[in-house]
Amino acid sequence: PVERIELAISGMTCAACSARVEKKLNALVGVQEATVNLATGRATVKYIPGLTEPTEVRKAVENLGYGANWVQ
Ligand code: 9UX
Repeated sequence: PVERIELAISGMTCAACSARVEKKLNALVGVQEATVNLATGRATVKYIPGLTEPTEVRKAVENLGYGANWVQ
């Protein structure tokens, strides 16, 4: 079954930022669908456990230079 996580992303100031993060997340192995909302700063990521995990998703965002925190 697919799992879903939400991240609060900081440092995104323009639409190119959110598009960049969204593209990166969708390119991760195991991610089924990722959407990033610039206005709310939230990313919703559906992923397949075993192929990737929340820590990897968060790291991918941080590696782009943005902040990422868990949202529940
Ligand atoms: Mo525009 Mo977003 O230069 O970093 S891509 S602010």
